[in-house]
Amino acid sequence: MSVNRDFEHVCVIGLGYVGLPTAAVLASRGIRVTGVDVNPATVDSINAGKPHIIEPDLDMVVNGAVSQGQLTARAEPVEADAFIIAVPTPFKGENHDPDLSYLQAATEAAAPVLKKGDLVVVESPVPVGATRQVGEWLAAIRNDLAFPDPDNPAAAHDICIAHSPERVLPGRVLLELVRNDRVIGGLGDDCARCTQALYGAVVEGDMHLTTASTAELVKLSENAFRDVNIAFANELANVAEPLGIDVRDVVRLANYHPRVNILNPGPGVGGHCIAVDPWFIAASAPDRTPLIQTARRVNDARPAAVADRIAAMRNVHDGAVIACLGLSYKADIDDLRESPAIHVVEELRKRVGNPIRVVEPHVATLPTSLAALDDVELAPLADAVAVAGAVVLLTDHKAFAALTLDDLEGKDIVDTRGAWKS
Ligand code: SAJ
Repeated sequence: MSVNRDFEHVCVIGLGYVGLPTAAVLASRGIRVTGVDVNPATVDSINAGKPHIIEPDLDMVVNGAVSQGQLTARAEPVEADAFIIAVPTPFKGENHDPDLSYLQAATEAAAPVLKKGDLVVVESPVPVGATRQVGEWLAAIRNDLAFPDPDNPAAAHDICIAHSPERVLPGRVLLELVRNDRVIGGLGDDCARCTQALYGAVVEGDMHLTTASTAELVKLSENAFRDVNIAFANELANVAEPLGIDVRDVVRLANYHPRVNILNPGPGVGGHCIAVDPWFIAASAPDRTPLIQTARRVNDARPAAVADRIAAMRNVHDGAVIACLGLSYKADIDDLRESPAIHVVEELRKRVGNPIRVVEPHVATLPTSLAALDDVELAPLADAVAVAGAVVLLTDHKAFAALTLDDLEGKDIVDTRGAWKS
């Protein structure tokens, strides 16, 4: 298949935290982009030039691309030169098994409009072998087209398929989409080069070509590496706190060692990436991943350890109102997925009956699991702190920086982020 080709029209399937910025940046570089999402509200807000997610500068880029007619959103895929699939790949059940149902639905939605010469790229993080699976799903629907065979990469095929996982950090997505190096794994030899030609319109970082299965494991390894290191920091916190030692002093001083770089302890690990992807490695090798699985459990157990600490505080013991600041999984974003802050409040309610006032500037209503709890209410910062006998910082949003230690005079303080450290 010819790899030196222009991609005049690209379909991006899944307009979430990765898909929408990817669609907007491609459109801003002159490629006509059709964004596809199953949520009609998302489609409508994007066609109105208003992104439905909070990310720096995204509103400007989306608005610009839509008003120039370079970006339109719709509910189904249409014919295009390339299809980028950026749908959620969560886990399911107690065993954290990969849930590929969104990926399969997106693949099957694209199948009818595929034509010879097209490219299909899986951006979503996936377990090893899922990109091959996408090829099999497509071949089952379109037996009139030849698909790449990873066991015989040189075999002729009409469609290119590759995995090119995003690596962007929420809060810096538009910048990192362009600047980060990119790993591209093809099912067939030319599939990676074909994908490199597409991303060449956007990516200024280096592009590293490999096989699809290698690229799949690279992505998962990046996030598992971070998860294991955060687990080490959280385990240090679990050791230091009962000993009355400030774990942040331990981390700061240890990091002066030339070969030590301990990450920040916190209330746990959230988001749809680091709290999920390690399980995909474990799913491929359940008996060979004790460290990766243990790190997951250490980080998943952190909210309960934080709740124990809060419940043991004097004012809390006396029935004081508890103000919990932040629900997003990290600072200055509106993403609550797998957020440890939510789990801390849930664990707290299991331990104490005190009134809990939650402050989260990025949401208008409490997530369902908290709304169902007794005497847990969303409140403005000043009101919550004024009535509270205990103040717990769970997410270090800039909006909370206005609080001074004077405001917190006489209150129990639990700062899980080290933002108030003097
Ligand atoms: N966290 C800590 N201590 C730290 C760093 C993070 O407790 O020192 C917590 C955060 O508060 C948050 C969670 O870990 O709850 C994850 O936050 P993050 O900022 O580390 O990462 P994400 O999930 O927002 O983005 C990650 C990034 N992966 C890596 O840095 C290896 C990003 O580059 C990926 O593209 C993204 O996952 C993804 O989509 O996979």
